Amino acid sequence: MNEFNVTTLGQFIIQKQQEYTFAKGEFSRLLRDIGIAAKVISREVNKAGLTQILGDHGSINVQGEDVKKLDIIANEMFISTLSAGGEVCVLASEEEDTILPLKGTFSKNGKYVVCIDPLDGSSNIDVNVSIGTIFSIYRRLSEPGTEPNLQDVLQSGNKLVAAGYVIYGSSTMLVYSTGNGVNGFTLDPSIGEFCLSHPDIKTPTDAKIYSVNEGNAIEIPDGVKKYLDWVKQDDKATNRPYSARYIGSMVADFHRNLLKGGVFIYPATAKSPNGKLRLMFECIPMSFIAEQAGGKSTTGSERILDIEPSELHQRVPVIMGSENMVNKVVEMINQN
Ligand code: AHM
Ligand code: MG
Repeated sequence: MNEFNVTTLGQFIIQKQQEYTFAKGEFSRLLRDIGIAAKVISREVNKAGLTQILGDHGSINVQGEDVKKLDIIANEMFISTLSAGGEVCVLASEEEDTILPLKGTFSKNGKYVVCIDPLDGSSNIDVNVSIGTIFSIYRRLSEPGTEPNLQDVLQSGNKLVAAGYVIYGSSTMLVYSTGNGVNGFTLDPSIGEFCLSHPDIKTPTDAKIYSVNEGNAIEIPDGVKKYLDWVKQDDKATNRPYSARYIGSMVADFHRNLLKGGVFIYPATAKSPNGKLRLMFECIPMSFIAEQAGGKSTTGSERILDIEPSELHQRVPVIMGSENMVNKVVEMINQN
């Protein structure tokens, strides 16, 4: 604790590093770099409403520069920060078709692989609704010094070293886990630091919020349809009817459910037969956080973290959140 009685993200990372005698600090530096990228993106997100004044994306701003879309800015921010850091050999981004071996001076020797969704829920930017960044970190499989490859990236969630997200909401928060519980940090804009605000987050085992795009109800699997009927029935003993909450920004829906308890569902639909959300960039990292907080995450038939990825942009159905609620959805899917 310092004189303000807060623990900053930087202090927390160093404290944790000291618990591992052999840690050389590279991983700590990588986490710190992600925190720096998050702060810059947070600043840009907070200026988003000013595009009318500063120039819309695609236009030229008053300084004569091209104005870029925020998701592109966020993507570039990660590429440049992680290239400069040198701990990461290859980055995979939801914004990029293929993997990006990083070109920083030390990147080829970097021990880590990072996957990011730089700005998830970006359709919500223009209407001032919360959006987020999602990240996950793996150890590289190829030899340091060689060219990293797709197999370095296509690792199952069981191999994660860390994962987390940043939510740009009424405040900016960074939530992450290294496999030893979940901690949340709120950005204090007055000192420009993420401060530990939510230590050791545990999600409720049972709750009454369900988050799903019910507009798709006609085209989702029968078991999920049945669940959506079940949640609306009146039954005091099981706290029903439940409450529907769906922002359409996965990070924000997930974050609320993590703290209050709930279940988030993005099932297979007629339009997206494998679900909409991406395994590497969205489902694995969020499932890791859910489990680390005591929750659960599955496709309905398989634990998300057990899936061996086959494609960079693979999509999967996902049911995640409070354990008993996830179990109930799965039970109804299995009845069909
Ligand atoms: P994106 O990566 O293109 O932003 O899409 C992902 C988003 C999630 O944040 C959200 O849960 C989902 O899409 C909402 O989809 P829908 O509008 O089909 O309900
Ligand atoms: Mg996304």
